[in-house]
Amino acid sequence: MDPLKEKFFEKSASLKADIKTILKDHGDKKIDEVTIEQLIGGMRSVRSMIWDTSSLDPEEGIRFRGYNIPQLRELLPRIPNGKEPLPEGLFWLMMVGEIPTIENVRWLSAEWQKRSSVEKHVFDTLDALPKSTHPMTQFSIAVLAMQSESIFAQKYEEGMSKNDYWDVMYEDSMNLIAKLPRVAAYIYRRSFHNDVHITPKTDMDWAGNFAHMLGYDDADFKALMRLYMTIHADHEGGNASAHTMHLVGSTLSDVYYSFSASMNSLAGPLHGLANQEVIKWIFEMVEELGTNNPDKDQIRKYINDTLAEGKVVPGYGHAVLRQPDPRFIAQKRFAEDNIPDDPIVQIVWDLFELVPEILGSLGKVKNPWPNVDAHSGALLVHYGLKEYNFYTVLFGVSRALGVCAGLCWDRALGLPLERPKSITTDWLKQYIANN
Ligand code: CMX
Repeated sequence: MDPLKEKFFEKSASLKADIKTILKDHGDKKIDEVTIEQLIGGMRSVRSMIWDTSSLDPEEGIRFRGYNIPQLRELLPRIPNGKEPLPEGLFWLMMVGEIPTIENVRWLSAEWQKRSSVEKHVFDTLDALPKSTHPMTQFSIAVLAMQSESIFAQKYEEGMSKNDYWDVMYEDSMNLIAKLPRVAAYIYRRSFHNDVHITPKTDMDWAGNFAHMLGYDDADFKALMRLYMTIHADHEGGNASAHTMHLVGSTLSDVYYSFSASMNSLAGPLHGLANQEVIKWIFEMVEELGTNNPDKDQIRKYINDTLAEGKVVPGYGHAVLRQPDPRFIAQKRFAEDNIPDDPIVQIVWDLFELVPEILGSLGKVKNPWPNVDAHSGALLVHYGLKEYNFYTVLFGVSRALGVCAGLCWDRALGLPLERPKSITTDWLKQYIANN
């Protein structure tokens, strides 16, 4: 057994035993109640699932296994002289709850290298699609095409003990994560670079190699990719892409079915697609105003015009957070350190100054602060990756780390089929009349 798998098995067997005891001794205790506002309003804050890889505090933001983003930027291993943590380290941490050593991370980079070759039929499937197909559609289809390789599906068909689900889920997850950068880079190069593809390096870390295959070998861009892939990976279990993964996976659909579904959820403009919407909106502002150095009055008017047209300000607001997103702040720090004079970055910072006050004045927006999507596009544009339709695929590649780790845990803990109860509006009206 490989070192990560062995550690994962130890930890998960122990937690599985704890959960059994918790259920036996405390299964009937209440931890929450649901209001009618929560029932109609998208189940906000209802505690209803186990997700151990990360947790989200409204004021403080995300913690991965107890570590916040500034701590991870310090503690996770990097390449020699690297400026940013390696996402391999975050995956290790999410899987087993321990900060890995540099050797652990080197092993994982090499392991993903070994597993990274993509079957020809996946590229053929992509080639059958018009190049104008949205990159997220291509990405989701490619992941489904990879399902033919699912070890879980194959073993299940052969007849497998429940006790082995975690093992094949681990193998499938490791394979999927290893292959995703190649698939995503293929989509990018076919959609935007005339099908001129770039051979992967055989000795590079996962995110660095991804940057290379996209066509960006600048050392700072690679550092950005490492940071990007780390901070977008997980945001506890209730967000739409993670919850979709958990729900679909709970039917014992394998990781490919589950992740493809998860990506369809990430592709919505209220979720991951917001990263493309932000930069599109900024580009439209620059074009409409005829300058990429607009003054604050011009930007304020543009924000107000957007709201007057009945649209949301993309990249602002959040269902859980009530402070600026630490993932936004991490990207802002990266920009301050590397590209402080970039004009689009300046606009992003001006928006940070102006939008919260305007959204706050509407009186209904619960969180007027920027989320993760408000900054990422400006950084990518600076290094030349301007094709914003592709941005959500980047988010998706990173999200695979968190949701695959989550699904491994689901199977290791033996969590059951998810099946909440729905009610009709007639039932609700009757309930109100009777109470
Ligand atoms: N611009 C304008 N109005 C906004 C707004 C924004 N950025 N954020 C919230 N509102 C509005 C809502 O549309 C809602 O209006 P109505 O009552 O008229 O329907 C009202 O404020 C209350 O919404 P809320 O409770 O504050 O926010 P929700 O939990 O319902 O929604 C989110 C959260 C993210 C969907 C919302 O803030 C939004 O649409 N933001 C813009 C899109 C975006 O950036 N999404 C990315 C989120 C991060 C991610 O998943 O990647």
